[in-house]
Amino acid sequence: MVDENATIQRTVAAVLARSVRAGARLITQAESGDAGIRPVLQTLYRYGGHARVVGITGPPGAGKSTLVDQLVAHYRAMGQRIAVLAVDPSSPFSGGAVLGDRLRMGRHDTDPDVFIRSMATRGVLGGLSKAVGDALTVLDAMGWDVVIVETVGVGQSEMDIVRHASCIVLLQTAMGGDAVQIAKAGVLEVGDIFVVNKAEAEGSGRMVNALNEMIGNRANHGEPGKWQHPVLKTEATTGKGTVELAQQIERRFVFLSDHPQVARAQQVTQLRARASEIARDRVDTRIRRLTDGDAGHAQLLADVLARRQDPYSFAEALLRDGGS
Ligand SMILES: Nc1nc2c(ncn2[C@@H]2O[C@H](COP(=O)(O)OP(=O)(O)O)[C@@H](O)[C@H]2O)c(=O)[nH]1
Ligand SMILES: [Mg+2]
Repeated sequence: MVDENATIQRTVAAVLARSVRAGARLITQAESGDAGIRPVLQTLYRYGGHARVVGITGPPGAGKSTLVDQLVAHYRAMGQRIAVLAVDPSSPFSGGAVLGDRLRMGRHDTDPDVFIRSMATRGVLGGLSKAVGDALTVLDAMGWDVVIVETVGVGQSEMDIVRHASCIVLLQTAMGGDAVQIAKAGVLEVGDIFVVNKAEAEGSGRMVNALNEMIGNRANHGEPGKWQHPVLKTEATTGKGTVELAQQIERRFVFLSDHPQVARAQQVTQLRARASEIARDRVDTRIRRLTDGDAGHAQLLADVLARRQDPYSFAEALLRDGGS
């Protein structure tokens, strides 16, 4: 027990001292669903709350990684320390893309004030979004000024991931379908900032107009206490529009600090989702153990299978015994 505590203290101290090795190792353990890091995460959480967490999502190939690379350069020029968590199977960060992409990303490789890490999208025990939450706890405690989470925006689980961020950037292109399709996909509600990348492409202007109309910018123009969703154009390959995007991201964080009630509501929503993910993971683990023949519940399991008992009683017993 003493040894265990010493190990926990050592890991916590290393992360707080901004050891990239210790941080990266914890993120790997989070990915593998290692419950042993829980006490470390519990302590680290108390030191967090300072990083500006930005989520960037959009369809594959929209230019997210290219834009993130530009943002990293921008923040570095401003003297900010920045971490990137790429949850994207095709991300150049994870080595899944063509060589050209990897070389382009390489420009930050030797900068100690940049931390780039990809997360596996498959086989993450306890759910990907929970692992991302754990990773963010680590990165926040490490004292990065800005943390960007890049994820491919296609399904519900990606939306869960991006909701860990306080500023959500939704990336589109004129080629990625029309605005009506995007609205139908239900992603409009989650975005704080909308970006039409590959701005040089035909139809980008129309896309901007359609997005503006859809999010009702005209209707609630200038309403006090309400976030005005900006729609921007970028050309990630040349960096055009990056500064404007960074300014809007900053405006979002200023807005949140100027509107503590909005910020608090967002934090409560995030906490609810986070606690639910953690609880679900623990319950799932326990269910797996029990149904795999835990001695204490063997009889109950046999009774349910023989229909002398039912899944409701089984779940009841599970919750009564707690999820450890
Ligand atoms: N023409 C053009 N190509 C771009 C732009 N931004 C990114 N790309 C290219 O689009 C491809 C996909 O970019 P990537 O950043 O990997 O997209 P992701 O899948 O959203 O991360 C790459 O070949 C980029 O060079 C842009 O503004 N204009
Ligand atoms: Mg990418």
